[in-house]
Amino acid sequence: MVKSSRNTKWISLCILFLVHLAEVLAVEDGLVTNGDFETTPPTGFSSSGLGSDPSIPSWKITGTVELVESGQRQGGMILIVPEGTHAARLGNDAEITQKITVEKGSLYSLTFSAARTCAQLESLNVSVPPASQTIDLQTVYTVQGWDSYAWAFLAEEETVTVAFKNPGMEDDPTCGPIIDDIAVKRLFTPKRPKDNAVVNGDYEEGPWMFRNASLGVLLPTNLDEESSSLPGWIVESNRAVRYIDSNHFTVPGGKRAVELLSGKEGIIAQMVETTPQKDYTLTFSLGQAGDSCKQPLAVMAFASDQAENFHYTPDANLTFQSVGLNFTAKAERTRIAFYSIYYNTRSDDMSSLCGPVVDDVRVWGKSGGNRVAFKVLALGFGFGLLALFLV
Ligand SMILES: *[C@@H]1O[C@H](CO)[C@@H](O)[C@H](O)[C@H]1NC(C)=O
Ligand SMILES: *[C@@H]1O[C@H](CO)[C@@H](O)[C@H](O)[C@H]1NC(C)=O
Ligand SMILES: *[C@@H]1O[C@H](CO)[C@@H](O)[C@H](O)[C@H]1NC(C)=O
Ligand SMILES: *[C@@H]1O[C@H](CO)[C@@H](O)[C@H](O)[C@H]1NC(C)=O
Ligand SMILES: [Ca+2]
Ligand SMILES: [Ca+2]
Repeated sequence: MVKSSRNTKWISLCILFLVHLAEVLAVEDGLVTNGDFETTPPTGFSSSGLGSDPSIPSWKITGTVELVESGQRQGGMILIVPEGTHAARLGNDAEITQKITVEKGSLYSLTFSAARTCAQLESLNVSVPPASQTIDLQTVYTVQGWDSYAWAFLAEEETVTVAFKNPGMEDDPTCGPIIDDIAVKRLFTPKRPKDNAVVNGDYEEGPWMFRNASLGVLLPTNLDEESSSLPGWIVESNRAVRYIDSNHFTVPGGKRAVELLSGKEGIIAQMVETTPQKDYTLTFSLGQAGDSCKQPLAVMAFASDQAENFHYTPDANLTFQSVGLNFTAKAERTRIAFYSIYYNTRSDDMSSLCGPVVDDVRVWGKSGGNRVAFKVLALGFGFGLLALFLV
């Protein structure tokens, strides 16, 4: 008996050690190795691409991959480098890959910046086999000419290969998307609060954002809530919504929120657990991002069979307001969703897309609310007794 328990102890110690080791080995949140393409290749940077011996430190390349430099011109056009002085351009069918060590079974999100060059219809296939998604680069959301995107994957192995591929076939082989600033973050799914049926309703858990990147991160279409860069939420529409941070935007609560772009083409939704026939209230903060977005701002909010529009009516000192609607659940899962009613652009550059901000989304049942109130009351009563006792 004693011996076997000692063995068990040893085994659990070993497991602990292994788990710890895996944690130590797993990639840290942030830029992947040479994810900004600023590490000098062995043959040096060359203004005419990579020359005869193309190599990019820490990346494996297939096809025509070129390191481009900021200010570099091509056919009268200045190439866009999202960050620093270098970025990678993927020619026809070209691919760059990097192996990273992750924690098997965990959800990760990749953040990367991309710009298109000559062709309108450029796209980028980002994959961690067997998962992949093609990101359409046709819509440029900001006047800078590039955007940051997030894409999530479930780690099925301890070592995975992150791949970016240009699936296009242009006549000009030097066309093709430019990518830069590739980062990774391990996501966790926040617990559903007791008094709120919405998971991650405050949007505080989401993809990696660079402290000094001021454009936010686009969340493209993703219908699978199991592998969402914004845990709990899906992006139902063809167009993206923008994940924003309080370092660069006005955010109603905490450090993160979502800015709705492209009108009806940018829909964020969640299926929340409900009890059929029960009455619920949905509330959320509706605000502006502080990015000179041209008014009016308004959202359409959905909950079950209810839909209501809310116009942002700024109060002198507030950058957001609290709004809500009541609904009766029809099923055990109820869809809540938001989109922007207008297509807004910034008033300073007239072309960057912007829109209303949504944050602190809450859904609670009428009796659930009472229960919370009761608890608060009971707690108050308890303290009252304690006070009496102390006196
Ligand atoms: C952001 O910060 C990192 C590290 O602090 C730096 O390497 C990078 O050049 C900065 N990017 C921009 C766009 O300022
Ligand atoms: C994207 O790349 C992955 C992995 O290489 C591949 O399985 C998938 O079919 C590609 N998707 C498209 C649309 O090209
Ligand atoms: C707004 O804030 C200013 C100064 O903080 C204050 O004087 C004013 O009364 C506030 N206005 C409203 C409508 O709360
Ligand atoms: C929702 O119902 C509550 C009563 O349960 C009521 O006080 C509130 O005004 C209603 N809200 C809306 C937007 O109808
Ligand atoms: Ca760079
Ligand atoms: Ca928030």
